[in-house]
Amino acid sequence: MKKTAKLRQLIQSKNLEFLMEAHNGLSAKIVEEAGFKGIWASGLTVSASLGVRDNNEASWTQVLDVLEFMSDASSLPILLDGDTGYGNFNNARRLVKKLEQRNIAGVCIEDKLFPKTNSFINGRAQPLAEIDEFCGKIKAMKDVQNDDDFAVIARVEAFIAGWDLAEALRRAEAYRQAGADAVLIHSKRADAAEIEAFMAEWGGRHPVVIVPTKYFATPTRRFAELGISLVIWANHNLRASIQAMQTISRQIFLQESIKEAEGSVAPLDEVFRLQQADELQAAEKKYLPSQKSIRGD
Ligand code: SPV
Ligand code: MG
Repeated sequence: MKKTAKLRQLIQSKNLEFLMEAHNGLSAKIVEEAGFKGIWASGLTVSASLGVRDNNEASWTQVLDVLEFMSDASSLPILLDGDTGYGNFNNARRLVKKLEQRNIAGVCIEDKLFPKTNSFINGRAQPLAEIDEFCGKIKAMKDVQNDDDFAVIARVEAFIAGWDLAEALRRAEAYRQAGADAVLIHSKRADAAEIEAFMAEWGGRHPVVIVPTKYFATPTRRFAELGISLVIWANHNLRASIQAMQTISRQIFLQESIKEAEGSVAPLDEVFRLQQADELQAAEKKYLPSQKSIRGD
C-alpha cells in the first residue's frame, strides 16, 4: 500500500491511532520496529538533532534532506511537522511537491507566522496567521498535490496563543472548509481541559489530531472517548537519546575508559543489524566478481 494511503487510513480509522516521533533515518527505523504504524517528523526534534533551535533555523531543504533518509529507512508513512509551511502559500505548495517526490505521506502546518517559535516556549505572545491567509495556504497545498491521498493537516494554535474556545473553533472550522484533511488542536495546559472543551463543541465533524506532550498524565482511553483520531507522541525518542548520550559521555569522560560502558550500550552487531549490513554482504556475493576470477586462476 502507498504510504499516503496508509496515513489516510490512520487519520480516518474508527480506532484511536498513534504516530511516534523520529528525527533521522535510524530513529525512523526504530519506530517501525517497535510496532508503530506511522511517524511524526517533529520540527522540534529534527532541529534539535541538527543542533539548532525550533525557529526555522534549519532551512526547509535541510529538513527535506533529513526526511529523505527517514523515508528510505522506513516503510511507515511519515507526517512532516511543516511548521508554517516555510513562508506563504507559494512556499507551502512548493513544499508539498517536494514532499510527494520524496514519498512523504503528509504535512501538518500551523497557523503562526514564519519564522515560528515552539509552542511551549513562553517568549513574546505568539501572533497567529490571519484566518483567510492560512485558508489560502491550505487550498494552495491541496490544489497542488498529485496524489489524492496526500494529507494536509491544519494545526490550530489559538489556545497556545491565549485565545479562547470560540476562536479555536472558528479557526478549525475555517480550515476544515478550506480542505484540510484533519485539524490538530494544540494545548500547553497540564490537563486536557481545552481539548475536552473543543471536542465537546466540535461534534465529530472532521478528524482531530492531538499532541499530549504537556497533558501526558491524561489516560489514553480518555482520548478515545473524546473521539480523537490520532495521537502524536511528539518527542520521546529525542529526549530518550539525549539522556542516554549525556550519561554515557559523562561516564566515559570521567573513567577515561570504555570498559565499564560496554555493557550499557547497544552492541556493535545491533548497529550493523539496523543498517542491514547482511544485505550488502549478500549483494556483494551476487554482484562483485569472486576473488578467484579477480586473481584469474
Ligand atoms: C513538534 O514536535 O515539533 C511539534 C509539537 O510541533 S510541539 O513541540 O508540541 O509544538
Ligand atoms: Mg513543531
